[in-house]
Amino acid sequence: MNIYKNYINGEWVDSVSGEVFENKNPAHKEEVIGVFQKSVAEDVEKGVAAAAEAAEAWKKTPAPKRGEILYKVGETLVRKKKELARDMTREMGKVLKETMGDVQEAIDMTYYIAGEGRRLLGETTPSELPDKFCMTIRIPVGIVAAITPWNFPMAIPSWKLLPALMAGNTVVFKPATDTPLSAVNFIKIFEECGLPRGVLNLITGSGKDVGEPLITHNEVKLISFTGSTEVGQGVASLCARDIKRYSLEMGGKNAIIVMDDADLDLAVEGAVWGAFGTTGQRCTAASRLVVHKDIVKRFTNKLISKTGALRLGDGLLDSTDVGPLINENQLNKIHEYTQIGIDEGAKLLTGGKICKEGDCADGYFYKPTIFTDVERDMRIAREEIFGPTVVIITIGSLEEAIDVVNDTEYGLSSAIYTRDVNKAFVAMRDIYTGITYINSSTIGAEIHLPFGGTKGTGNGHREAGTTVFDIFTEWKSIYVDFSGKLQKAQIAG
Ligand code: UN1
Repeated sequence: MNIYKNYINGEWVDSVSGEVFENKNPAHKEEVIGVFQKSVAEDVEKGVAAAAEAAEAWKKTPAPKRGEILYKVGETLVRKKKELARDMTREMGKVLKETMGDVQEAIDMTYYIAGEGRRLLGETTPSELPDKFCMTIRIPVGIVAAITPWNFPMAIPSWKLLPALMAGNTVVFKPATDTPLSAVNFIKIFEECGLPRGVLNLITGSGKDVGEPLITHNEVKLISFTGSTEVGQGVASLCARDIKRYSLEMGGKNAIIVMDDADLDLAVEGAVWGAFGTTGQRCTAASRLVVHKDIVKRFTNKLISKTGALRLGDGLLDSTDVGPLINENQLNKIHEYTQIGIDEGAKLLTGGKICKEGDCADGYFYKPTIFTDVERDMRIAREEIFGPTVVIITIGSLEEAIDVVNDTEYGLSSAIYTRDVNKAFVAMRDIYTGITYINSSTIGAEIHLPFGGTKGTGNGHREAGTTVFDIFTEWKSIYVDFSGKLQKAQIAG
């Protein structure tokens, strides 16, 4: 049995609790992948102390030098991509092609952010006074807590750890309890690439025992969180109490509009990928299909037949299209939503069942599920399900479609399939989400563009892109007066 440890101050250590938890394969629920430290507040204390001790030297390391370490991390990720992806598929289920994509997203982020070491741009601007110079620079925030979900076990940590480190912060990282192995694998690479000790610390364990003490620790200055809206609200209220910085990336109820002039085969392909890719467990997943009444029948038939062809199974097998759900709780929750949909009067077209046959016998598999006759106010049309369930809502015009898309408390991703450039531009302008795709699905954001959403999806921040540094740095305005006399802004003479 592999026993994995916490990484604190450059050493792999046991939790002071002396307890561990098991990490199991959701495709084969008896298969234990390893045991991990069930950490507690005292471990957090040690992690934060290490991060505090390392802070000064790391902050003063020139940013291009910090970048050089990150480039090495990128190269190592490239070299180990396949084995990292295999470990990830084993611990969280998504198919190998997708876990390879997850590692690739981390590679892209690593190279992108490493390059920022030679930019981290501020601005210069004229002063209103003679012989005076004005500029802005970015300064680190301090100790950052990164709290990440299980659906992108390496990509999402990369969105947080890399910019946090590049900006000169030190970090304590708490990964989801369902995916600690990918976190350990990631940290080992930083270690191998020469990141100084204490700069990045890993503590595994639950939200209650590790997350909470981390969030409320008075030396931790910023919480970067991705996960459910419910937990995010808890993070926000803990941070509000201490007036602490926090960035939240939370739920979605993303929609694809399919207009009557759309390339239907392309739209169906995009819908299947958006709804059932990653078994629907993406915050960008397409969970509402908003389809024009004139083509809804043809679209639905094509969708059912493509969905029926999806093969469920262990994500390590080439033959698998859709892997398991992450755990039993999620399986039950998704099945409950099927019942909710039926009770609300929606029509179940396909799926709606736990799958136990063949390759699915000992995992948490759920049949890709499609509902039609769905009204926008039904719970299945409003709540984030986070599984392979998609609903079809019929509309009669673009205006109605946009109104339906916007009629949600979330605002992450959206898409429209149309061949009419005018309609595409209206959608780009009027859909109120952080991301909009034209003739492509709701998933697949690239790391050099801002990522995040409006309304209940977040709290106004954007990860990735250049905007990520607005999370992980403070702005400082600097005035240099070289006149040799006291000059008073705003005051004549
Ligand atoms: C998420 O589901 O939390 O755009 C992130 C995408 C991926 C990231 C998804 N690049 O679907």
